[in-house]
Amino acid sequence: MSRLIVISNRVSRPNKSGNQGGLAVALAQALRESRGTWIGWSGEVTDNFTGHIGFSEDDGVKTATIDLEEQDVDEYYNGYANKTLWPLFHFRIDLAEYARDFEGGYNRVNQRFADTAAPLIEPEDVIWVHDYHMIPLGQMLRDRGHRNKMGFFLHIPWPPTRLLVSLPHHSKLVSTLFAYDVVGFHTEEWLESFRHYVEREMGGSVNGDFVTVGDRTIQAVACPIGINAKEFADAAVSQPAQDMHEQVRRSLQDRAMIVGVDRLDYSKGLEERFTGYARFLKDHPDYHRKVVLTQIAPPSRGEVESYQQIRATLDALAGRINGQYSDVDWSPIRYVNQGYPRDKLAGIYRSARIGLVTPLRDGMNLVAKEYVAAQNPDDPGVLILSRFAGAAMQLKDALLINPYSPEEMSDAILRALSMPLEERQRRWRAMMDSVEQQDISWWRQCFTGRLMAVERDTARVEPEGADG
Ligand code: GDG
Repeated sequence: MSRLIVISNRVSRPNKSGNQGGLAVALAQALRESRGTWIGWSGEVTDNFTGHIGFSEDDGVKTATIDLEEQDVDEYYNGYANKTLWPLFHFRIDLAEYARDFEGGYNRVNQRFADTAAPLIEPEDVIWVHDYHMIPLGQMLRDRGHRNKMGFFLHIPWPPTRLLVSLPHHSKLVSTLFAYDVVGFHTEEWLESFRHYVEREMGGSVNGDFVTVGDRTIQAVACPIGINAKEFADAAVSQPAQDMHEQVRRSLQDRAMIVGVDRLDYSKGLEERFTGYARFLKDHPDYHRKVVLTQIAPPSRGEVESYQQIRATLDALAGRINGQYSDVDWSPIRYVNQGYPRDKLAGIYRSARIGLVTPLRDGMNLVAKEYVAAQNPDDPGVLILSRFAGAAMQLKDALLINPYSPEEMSDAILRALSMPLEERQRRWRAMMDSVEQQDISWWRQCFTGRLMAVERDTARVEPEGADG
């Protein structure tokens, strides 16, 4: 088996707390099996970049990390990645900021990652680069002479062409994807948008999975990410989960709980969720005192202004709704800005009659799948899911809604609260089958299977980089 080199912005070192996400566990397993290395940013800031690589090995997983300078973090991470690409790729050009410094910092840091990775790569290694922080990295490694099999996976949506062209130098950025052999997306929809861009903006052509620009052909595929379904279902009946379930149940006093779990991010549709829930309270006074929305939202990217704004908006909105509807012994929203260990989180999911997952745009959304996996098969809850989440392509037995419509959200909540047990079980079984079949190992295999099978290209040609 070829050695796998994973390169991503952050590296997750295995730990004993059991708090790692499914992606980290799946990649760690692949790295362990192939005796590979995971390369990325340590999360630490240094006064002057030295290129010093910190090597570690935890539980059989080797990691190699570098520290970045403050300016790198500002321009590359907070800047181009999270102020430019993240909003644009989530269809929010109103929030996207374009600054030459961001783009310069992004390229500089990617060069730093390429310099770090280059000496660690052996000719037979297979390289797997992750996400929007690292789009040009493959090209930079090719420029350093690496002819390895190289794949890239995008964890977020690919935007429609008419939005992407608002990015200065867009085709220069996209052309770097042609340095990889396989490029992966979560859904057919994101893949379609990518192909559309290539045909319209780059004069490329598509033939099945093969996409050609000039004399360079790559494979572009859809591989929807999954979760470790079995592990999550087990976590939901673990002792910490049961304790949490009991704690929640006691506090609810027979009320039905609706749960939302999201990083505090404008793409997750939290404001629209609160508004839809408020609409439900307005439409159905008979449900007052009978339901509680528990929204868990650990803050993220707090250095970016749009994240500070969404936090302030949600604080105010939750306060307003609670102020309007609360009684001395009931508040309709429990808005929690802290995170929980995964097993406790699984217990919270299991306690909830409804999982309310309403992103405005989401590459996949793993919370929807975790909610399904954590349910009690005898008495499962109902998933209400935004049709704009990648997960909606697979979880068709959720109640699919348009998150921009408070009325639809209100109707779906009512329907879920009154859904007969038999229908809940039928919908849950169908969703659980999907979550179990297309789990995290299936996803890894879906992508690396393609990548490993690629014929090594001996006549590699530079992709053309017309400026957009
Ligand atoms: C990106 C894409 C794509 C959240 N709160 C707590 C906690 N979480 C965990 C959840 C879940 C993860 O964070 C969030 O995953 P999502 O998929 O929902 O969203 P992003 O973070 O935006 O991820 C997304 C994903 O990449 C994978 O490709 O699906 O579309 O945007 O696992 O459980 N975990 C714990 N405590 C919390 O309070 N332990």
